[in-house]
Amino acid sequence: MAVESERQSASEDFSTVELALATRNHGFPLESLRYDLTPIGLHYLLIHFDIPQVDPTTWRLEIGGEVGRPLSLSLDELKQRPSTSVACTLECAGNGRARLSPRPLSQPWLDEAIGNAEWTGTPLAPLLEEAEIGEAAVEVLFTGLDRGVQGDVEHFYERSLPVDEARRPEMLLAYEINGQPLPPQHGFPVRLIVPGWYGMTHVKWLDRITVVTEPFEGFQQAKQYRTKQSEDDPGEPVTRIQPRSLLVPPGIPDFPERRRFLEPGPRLLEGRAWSGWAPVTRVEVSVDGGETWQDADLDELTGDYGWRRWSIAWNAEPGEHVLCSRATDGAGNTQPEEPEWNTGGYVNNAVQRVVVTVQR
Ligand SMILES: Nc1nc2c(c(=O)[nH]1)N[C@H]1C(S)=C(S)[C@@H](COP(=O)(O)O)O[C@H]1N2
Ligand SMILES: [Mo]
Repeated sequence: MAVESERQSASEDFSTVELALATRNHGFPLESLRYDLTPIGLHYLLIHFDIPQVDPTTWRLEIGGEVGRPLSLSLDELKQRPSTSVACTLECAGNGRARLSPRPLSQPWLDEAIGNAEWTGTPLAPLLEEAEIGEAAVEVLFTGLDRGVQGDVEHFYERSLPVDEARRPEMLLAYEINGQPLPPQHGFPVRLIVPGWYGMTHVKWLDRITVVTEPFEGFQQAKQYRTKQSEDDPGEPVTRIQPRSLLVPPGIPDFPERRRFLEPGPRLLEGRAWSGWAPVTRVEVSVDGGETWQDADLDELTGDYGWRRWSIAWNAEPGEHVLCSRATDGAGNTQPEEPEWNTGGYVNNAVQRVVVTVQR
C-alpha cells in the first residue's frame, strides 16, 4: 500500500516550467546528511528572480525609516564590527510541495530543500540600537537587490519581521558561509540569517533595512508565504520551521529511478532532525511504513539552530521495506504522517518514506 503510493507520486507529470525552476534552484543530495556542516555546493538554493551582480567596493547597506540616526555602512565597515557565527538549518517553506495534489506552479521540491551551514556575520541588534528605532516602529523591512515580477506585481524581493523578532540577539547580517565569503547564489555580499525561520525570511543580497510604522503589505509578505485554503482565504503567515527528519538513504541507488538496494544483515540507519520552535528531543524510526515505531539514539545538540544527528540499529531482512523517521521538538510539535494541504504548497513536514529492497 505505502510502496504503491510512493510510486504514484513519482509518476505524476511535471511541466517544463517546473523543470526549469528545478534546474536553476538545485536541491541538497540527501546522502550529504552525513556531513555536520553542508559543503557550500551541496546546500539547496532558492532564487526567485536573477542573481544580482554586486560590486563590493561600492555596495552599501542603508538602515533608515523610523530611526533617530540613519546608518550607511560599507562592506568593510560591516566586517570591522563584532562578528559571530551560528550553525543554522535552512529549509525552504516549499519543501515537500511536489508531493501535494493539486500543487501550485512553483519550485517542485520533494524533500531536498535543506542545508545546515555555519553563517558568520555581525549581529543585527546592536545596529538597530545605534540607529535608534523610533517609538512608532512596528516592523523592520529587509530589501534585496533582486527585482522581478511575480503574481503580476513588479517588486524587489523583500520581507519584514516584527521589531521584537528583528531585535533577537541571534539575528545576523551574514557575509560568510562555512568560513568563505558568500558566493553570488547565497546572497553576496550580505544576507540576513533568521535562525529558526523558514528560508523566505533570510533575505539575500541585502540593499537596505527600513524600520516601518505599518505592517508591510508587499507581495512576498501579504500574498505569498501564507497557508491558505483558497485564494480568498487570508490564511496564516508561514514563520518558524516545523520539525522534520530525514534519513541518509541506505544502500545503493539505481539510475535513473533511484530505488534503493541493500544487502541483508545488521545496518545502522542514520539521519538528521531539526525544528525552528525548539531543539529536537525525540526521533522515532519505522521500518514498516509507519505501522510500528522505535526510538532512535540522539547525538548531542550542536547548538540551538543546527540539526541533530540520530541513529538506530536495524537488522535488514530480505524483502521490500518502507523506512520512515519522525521528529518531535521540545515544544511538543511532531511530524504528521500525512501533509496538510494549502494553496502555496508550504510547510509539508509529513514523514519521509524511503523504499528499500533488501536482497543478496
Ligand atoms: N533577495 C532574496 N532573498 C531570498 C530569496 C530570493 O529570491 N531573493 N529567496 C528566499 C527563499 S524562498 C529561500 S528558501 C532562501 C534560500 O536560501 P539559499 O538559496 O541560500 O539556500 O533564500 C530566501 N532569500
Ligand atoms: Mo523558499
